[in-house]
Amino acid sequence: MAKHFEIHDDFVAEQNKKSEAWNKEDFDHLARKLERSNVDIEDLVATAQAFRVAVPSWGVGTGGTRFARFPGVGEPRNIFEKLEDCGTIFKLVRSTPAVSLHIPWDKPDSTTELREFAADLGLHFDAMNSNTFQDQPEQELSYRFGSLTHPDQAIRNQAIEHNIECIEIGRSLGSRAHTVWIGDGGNFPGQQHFRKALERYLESMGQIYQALPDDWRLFIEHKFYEPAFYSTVINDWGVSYYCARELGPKAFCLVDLGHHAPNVNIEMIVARLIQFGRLGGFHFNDSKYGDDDLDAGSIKPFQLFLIFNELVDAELGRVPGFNPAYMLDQSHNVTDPLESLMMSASEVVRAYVQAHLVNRRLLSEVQEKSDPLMALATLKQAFTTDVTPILAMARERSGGAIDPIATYRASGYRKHKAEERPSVLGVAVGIV
Ligand code: RM4
Ligand code: MN
Ligand code: MN
Repeated sequence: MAKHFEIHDDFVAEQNKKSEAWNKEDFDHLARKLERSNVDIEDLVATAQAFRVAVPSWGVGTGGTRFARFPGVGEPRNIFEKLEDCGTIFKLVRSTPAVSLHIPWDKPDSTTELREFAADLGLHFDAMNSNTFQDQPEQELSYRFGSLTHPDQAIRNQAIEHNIECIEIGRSLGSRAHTVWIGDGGNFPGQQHFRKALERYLESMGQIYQALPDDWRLFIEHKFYEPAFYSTVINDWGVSYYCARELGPKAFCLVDLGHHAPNVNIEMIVARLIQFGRLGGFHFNDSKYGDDDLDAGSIKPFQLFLIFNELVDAELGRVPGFNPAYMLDQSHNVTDPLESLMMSASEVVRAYVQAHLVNRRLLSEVQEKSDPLMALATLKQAFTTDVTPILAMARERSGGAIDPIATYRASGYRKHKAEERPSVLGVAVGIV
């Protein structure tokens, strides 16, 4: 393979020089400010440096809507190029060393080759994802009317086998979790027998569960609509929780922020799943209407913070078994996907660090005293603290970029990739 363009460490260091002094000044100022509340800024830098959020392989390509897709230039054409892009994101932001694969979009010819290629970029593999929401060219039976819950046992079997294959691929890649999101549902009242469909889901998932290695987790991802517009089989967290319990201790619920009706109190769902010991995974994004797959923190940053407030509360409280796998899951239709993913990763770390700033002792006191105003004020105190210098310092100290997007743009990465990767027709990148 010809040598591909990459952003080198010395280029990052050179770019960092441009903003180092300013960032240090802001950082020192923030350090003094935080000192007044007995917060050591160094603890927060370490907190930011330790945070990890995985990147979806399908997020590095331009996504589309059901109306159109406007491809960008230099899009990755195969899983190796996708990993190259993920490696670039990781190099600049440092918090994204894991990649989540979608099968068959990313099905490798050789798992050994793929694993080594990833390792060379410092990457490893997060949860595997199955795809039974569309048909593949060589596929025997169609998922048009469902997959794991289809009335026809032969179609269910095909979908079960596909999921088992995903686990096998993941096994040889070093993954430790499998995420199942199905598009099964109905577009017409009466189309589906609700109870029968859920029974079939449990039966199919039971077989997939059997194939799961002992040290793996199975994530159930719910979604209240789309592609089915009247009903979905795994429509909300309650159904997801019920199924996880029915399946066994290795089954957990995955919360995708875009998969709830508008105005639903997602932070409360998160708290419930934590309390019930079944919060397994997270897909971050933002939305205005429903599964818009917009960039994390772009529309409702306060909600993102409130979600992290619950997550951090569980982390600091050492809730037994609490170990959610964090991931971004969004579709980038009008931006450079790498820029969106870098910004989103930073926004997620921002919310995480801000949640660490919550004065939990005070919050608990005012809760006990039933003082709602002070409770909100305590949260707002953390949320309104601009932790940007902490995030930048964490990245710099981990070898990343103070300003990832400026560094990325200055490197000319996209232009180089446009030359290296002339577009080809029919390549499955992005969510269409
Ligand atoms: C779904 C869901 C899944 C993702 C697909 C591509 O809406 O969010 O996690 O795998 O999109
Ligand atoms: Mn998702
Ligand atoms: Mn989604």
